[in-house]
Amino acid sequence: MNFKQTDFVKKYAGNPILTPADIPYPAAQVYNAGITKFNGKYVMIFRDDYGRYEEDFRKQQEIALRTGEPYRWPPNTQITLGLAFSDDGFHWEVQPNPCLELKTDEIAHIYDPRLTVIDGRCYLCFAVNTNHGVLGGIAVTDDFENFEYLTMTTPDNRNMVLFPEKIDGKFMRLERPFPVYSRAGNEEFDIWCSKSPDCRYWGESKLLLGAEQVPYSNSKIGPAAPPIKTEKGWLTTIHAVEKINGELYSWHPDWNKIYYGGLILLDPEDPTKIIGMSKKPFLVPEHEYETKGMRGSVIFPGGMILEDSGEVKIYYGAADTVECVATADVADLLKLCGV
Ligand code: BMA
Repeated sequence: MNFKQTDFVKKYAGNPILTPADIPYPAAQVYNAGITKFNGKYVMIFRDDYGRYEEDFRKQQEIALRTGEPYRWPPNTQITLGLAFSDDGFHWEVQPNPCLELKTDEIAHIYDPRLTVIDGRCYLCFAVNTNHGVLGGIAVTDDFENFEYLTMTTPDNRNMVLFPEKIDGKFMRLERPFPVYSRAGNEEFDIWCSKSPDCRYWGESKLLLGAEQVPYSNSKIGPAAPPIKTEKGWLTTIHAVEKINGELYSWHPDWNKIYYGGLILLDPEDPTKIIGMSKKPFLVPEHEYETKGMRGSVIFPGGMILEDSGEVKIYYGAADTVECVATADVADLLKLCGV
């Protein structure tokens, strides 16, 4: 499929807003950030992959070509979570040290943070790579120095996001389990939702959106940035994957997935119900900073902020390498969802 970028969504002329060159500690890729407003400041927690650089991928390619050995991914990737603050949401001050890293004999790293402020506390959802599968986790902080871990799922689950308000007195999250077995090994995964009385114990799980319902995906979908409240309902982004025949630019061979940003609108009273959906993506990879990088043609939204003016800032990781922002009028985004 050949989707065009929707023109009322403006990609910031100063993109990318964060690159490895901005980081005062080792960084090869900085992307898939969670962003929110907390105590009057914009706050970003970003994923920083380090210890493995483009040259290492090229070296492995060269060895595979020369020796006929299978291509091997370069080892030594580490991931830490960095912290940055901003007064305007566009210009960021990266803090001198990473703010969170979780590593045990069982856990390799946590990554892809998403931030939601609920009742004055900042909650962080993240993915967890372990020796026995990928989990979704949630922690809470008041100062971005001390984090209390609240919960982790069973495998395989990730891309969790929290609603900024309790729904009928309960925390609510969107999530994306990936049941390979029941999908006969196909990468077709859906968005689910669950509720919790305390953000630790989760249940009432329910399918929200099947991947097959998204016209611009032939593969998996997942929650992207945490939902925002609008006059028409809960507006939230999804990422949607289209697999193409052919190869896209990346640092490694065999990359064929385009990641788009999409939109869904959920019922204001009962957000387990979808009341609108964009029939086409609202964020399409087009610029070099989106099409070229560790994995080209990837747009991965992780933060969405509704300003009092009606402007929405949408933050997204681009090409698994840098962090970007786009803006749009909330009314146009709602119109795209068909309401
Ligand atoms: C997903 C996650 C994301 C990443 C995306 C594209 O499966 O690993 O962190 O941005 O793939 O590579």
